[in-house]
Amino acid sequence: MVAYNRTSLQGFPVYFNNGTLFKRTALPEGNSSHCCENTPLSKKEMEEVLTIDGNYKFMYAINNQFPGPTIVVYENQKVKIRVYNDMANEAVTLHWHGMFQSKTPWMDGTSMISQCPILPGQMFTYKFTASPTGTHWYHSHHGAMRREGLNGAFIVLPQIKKERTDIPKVDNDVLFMTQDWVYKKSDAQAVAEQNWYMLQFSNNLNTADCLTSKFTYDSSLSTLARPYTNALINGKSKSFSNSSTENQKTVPLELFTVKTNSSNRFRIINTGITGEYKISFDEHRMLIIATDGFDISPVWIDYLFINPGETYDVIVIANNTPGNFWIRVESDEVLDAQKNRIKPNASFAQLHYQEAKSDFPESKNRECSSSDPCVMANCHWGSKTMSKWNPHAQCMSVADLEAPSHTNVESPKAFQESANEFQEFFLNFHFSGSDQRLERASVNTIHFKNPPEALQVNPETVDDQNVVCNNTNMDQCGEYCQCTHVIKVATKKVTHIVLLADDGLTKGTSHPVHLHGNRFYVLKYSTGEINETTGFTEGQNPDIQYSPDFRSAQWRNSSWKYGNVPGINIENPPQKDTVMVPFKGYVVIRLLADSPGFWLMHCHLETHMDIGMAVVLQVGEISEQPIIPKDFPKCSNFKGTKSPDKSSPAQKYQNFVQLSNVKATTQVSKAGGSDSYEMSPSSYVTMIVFLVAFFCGIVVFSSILVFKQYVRRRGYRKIDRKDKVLFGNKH
Ligand SMILES: [Cu+2]
Repeated sequence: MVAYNRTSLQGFPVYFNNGTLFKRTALPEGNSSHCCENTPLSKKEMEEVLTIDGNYKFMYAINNQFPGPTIVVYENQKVKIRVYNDMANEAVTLHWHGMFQSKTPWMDGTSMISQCPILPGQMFTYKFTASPTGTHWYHSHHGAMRREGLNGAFIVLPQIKKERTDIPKVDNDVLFMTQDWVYKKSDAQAVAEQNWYMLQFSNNLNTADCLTSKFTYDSSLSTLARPYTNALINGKSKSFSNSSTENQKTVPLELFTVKTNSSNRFRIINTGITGEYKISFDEHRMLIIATDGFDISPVWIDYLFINPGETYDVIVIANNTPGNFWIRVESDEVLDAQKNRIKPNASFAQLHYQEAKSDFPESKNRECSSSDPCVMANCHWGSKTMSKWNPHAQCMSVADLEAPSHTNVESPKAFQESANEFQEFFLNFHFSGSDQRLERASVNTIHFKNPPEALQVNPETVDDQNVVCNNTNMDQCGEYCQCTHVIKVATKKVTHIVLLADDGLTKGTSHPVHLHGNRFYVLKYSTGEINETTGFTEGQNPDIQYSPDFRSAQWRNSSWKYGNVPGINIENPPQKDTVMVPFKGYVVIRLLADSPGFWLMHCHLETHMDIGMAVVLQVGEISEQPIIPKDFPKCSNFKGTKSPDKSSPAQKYQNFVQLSNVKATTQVSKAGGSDSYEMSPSSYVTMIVFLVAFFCGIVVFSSILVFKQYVRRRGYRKIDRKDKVLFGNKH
C-alpha cells in the first residue's frame, strides 16, 4: 500500500491499524519508556500515500509516482531524459517501448544489449528523437522491476494535428494503464517461482493445483499461470481475495469522469508482466482506433483482449443515461485444471458521468446473445474456439484489423517493390527439452544469456564464439544451449519472420512477442489445430514442419517459401510492435529491417524473458551501424563464470608472470650496464633537459587521460542531489 512522497513523509515508516494510517515518530529526548510512537497521518500526508490495493508492499516508484510520470512529447522532438538511480541495491535501465530509436540504438534502454545498467547512485541521460506518434510507454528493462512500479506512459503527439476523418472527434483523452499485481512477493521471487514452476511442469507434476494455473478459451495455459492478487488500473484496485480486510475494502478505485455525449479516447496500456486481460465497459461499446501507436481502421467492439507490452486506443462515447458504470478488467482464465468452466478474476474501475451522483455502479456485465451479439477483438484462439463458448460472440484476431488508407504511405507492399531480395526466419518462442533443467525458456531451443558487455557498446562481442551462438555454431552448445543468441538480419530486404510457440508438449502457453527498434506488419495469424468438438487446441498447425528438437522449422509446403504464403494480407495489414503468438500456431510478420543495430526480440511475459525467452536481431553489418558517441559509458570487463575465455586460470597466471619478468629483465639489464658508465658534464645537462622534458610529458599525458576519463564518465557522473532532475523534458 505505502509508498510516500519524500517531501513530508520521507523517512517515516507508515503503518495501517484499525482504519487509520500512522507514521512512526521518535519520542522527545529523555523519554526512555519506549522507542517511538505512532502519529496519525495529517490530511496532507494522506494525499501523498499511494493506496494501490490496500496492502502493504515494498515497491519502486519514479519521482514518487506510480504509475510513473506521463511523458508527452511531439513527433520528431529531441527528447532528453535524465535518469538518476536513487535505489539502494538495484541497477536499472529505462526502455522506451515503441520508440524506433533509429540512428540511436544505444538509447533503447535494454540492459546489456543497448547499454550497461545504471548503477545505484549514478545518472544516465537518454537522448533520442521521439518517433513514431501514438500511445507508447516506458519501463525498466533490467531484471524484473517493471511490475513493481517502474513503468509510465510515453505519448507522442503529431506536430501538426490532423483530425482523423474516419473517427469521431475526441473531447477527452485519458490514460488507462493496467497491470497484474502481487502484493506479497517481490520481482525476484516472481522469476524464481517461474523457474520452479517450469521444473514441476517438466516433471509432469500437476502444478495447476499448486499454483493458480488455469486455462484459457482454447485450453492452452493462461498467461497468469502464477500467483497474482489483482489487476491494477492506473495503480488502483482491490484484491481478488474475499478475505479482504477493512482497509482493502475501502481503498479508492480509479474513477473516469466523463461528460454526457462526450467522446473519450482511452489509451489502454498493459504494463503487466504476465496477465492477458479482457477489458469491457458495462453498457458501452468501444471503437478501436489504434494499436501500439499505429492507426487502424475503426471497429466497434464490446471486449478487448490486451497482452503485456501491447497498447490499444479506443473511443468510448458517453451516450447512456447519466450514471455510473463498471469498467471490467478480467483475467484470461476460464477453465480450471480439470477443464471445468470457471469465472475469471475481475478488477474494476468506474465510468462516472459528471451529471450523475457519485454512487457505486449497479451495472451488469453483458451477455452476448442472439438478440445482442457482441464482438471481441485481439482474440488469440480464433473464432472456431470462440463459437464453442458463445456462438453470438464474434472473435477478431489481430490480423483481422486493418490499417486505414491514410497510413499507407509506406505499405508492406511497397517494401516488396523497393527491395529486390527476400529473407525469412522461423523463430519458435518456447520451453525446450524434456528433462528437468530449469534453463528451458528459449528461442529455437537457445536459452538467452546476457553478454558480459552491452552488445551495442562493444559490437565486437558478436565475434566471440564463447559468448554468442546461433544456428551456425550450435555444435558448441550441446542440447541445452545457453548463450547470447544473435541472428543476423540483412538491411533493406523484405524480411519475413514466422513467429511460433510450440514446446512439443500437449500443455503450453501463447507468448506476446515484442520487437525493439523495428516496426512490423502482421500479415497472417493462424492458430494451432483446433478440435472441432471441444474448441481446444490439440495439435500443431499443419502448415509448419519442425525439426524433432524444435530447433528449426520450415513451411511444410516448400512452395510457400519467399513470402509466397496463402492468405497473407499485404494490402492493409495492421502495424504492431508486440503480437501474441498463439500456442502451436504462427504469426507471419513483415519488416524492412531498415534500422541497423542490435535489437532485442523477446516474450513480453517478463518471467519468460528473464529466464531466457529472447533473441537479438543484429540488423545490418557492424559497419552499417551508426557510430556510438565516444563518451558513451562502457561496462567493466566482468566475465561471466559460465563463459570464460579459453585460457585456464593457471595459463592466465603464467602469462602474467612472464609479462612481469619481461619488464623486470629490461630494468635489470639497464641497471647492470650502469656499473661501467661514466657521464661527462654535458651529458649531465642533456640528462637534466631530458628529465624535465620527460616529466612535462608525463604531466601533459596524465592531464589528457584525466580529461578523457572525465568526458567518458559524464554520462554516469555522480551528481549533487540538488541538481537531480529526473524527467526534465516532461510537459
Ligand atoms: Cu512467453
